[in-house]
Amino acid sequence: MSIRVYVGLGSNLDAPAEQLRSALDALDQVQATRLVAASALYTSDSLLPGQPRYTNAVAALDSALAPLDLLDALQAIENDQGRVRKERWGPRTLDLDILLYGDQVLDLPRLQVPHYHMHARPFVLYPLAELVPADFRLADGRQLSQLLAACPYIGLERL
Ligand code: A4P
Ligand code: MG
Repeated sequence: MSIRVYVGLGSNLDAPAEQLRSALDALDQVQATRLVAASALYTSDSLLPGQPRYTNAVAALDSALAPLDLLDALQAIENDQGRVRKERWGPRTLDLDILLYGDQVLDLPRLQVPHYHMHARPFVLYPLAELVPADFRLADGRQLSQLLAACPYIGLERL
């Protein structure tokens, strides 16, 4: 049985738009997983000062992988695309976050879903909104339209 999964993609090093396009291809190649749709690419300033601007997008996947197996696959793609995990929150060639895994709420040591910061990040919410119906709710019951209303479209540039 496949689960609909939403993945957030981010990059701020080494040709970010190219990194995201390669990552979308790689996501479609993951075992038991299919890329269903991808948002446009968006650019915005880093939340952390002194880092290059980010490019972000959201992908919809159908996957039969269990959550931690999917996380392993995403981390393998990050590593393949040259991510060096020096410091948390450092600049990166590729960051892949599981935003939503079906209607599941997970609080595991390696994986928290819905992703803990997604509700307040315009570079996650606006691309996600391209892929879901207007009345979409997160697994924890929060309504996407309300999160968008509380998260102004400021500083985002849609490519
Ligand atoms: N982990 C827990 N839950 C999840 C999940 N739902 N999906 C664990 C993926 N991983 C999850 O991640 C650290 C650990 O989180 C993983 O080993 C996994 O077990 P990481 O990718 O190594 O670390 P990170 O990405 O540096 O941390 P984090 O918290 O994902 O960083 P953020 O908060 O995403 O910050 N500004 C703009 N404009 N756009 C951005 O994308 N990103 C950041 C990075 C800062 N500023 C940004 C952006
Ligand atoms: Mg991450």
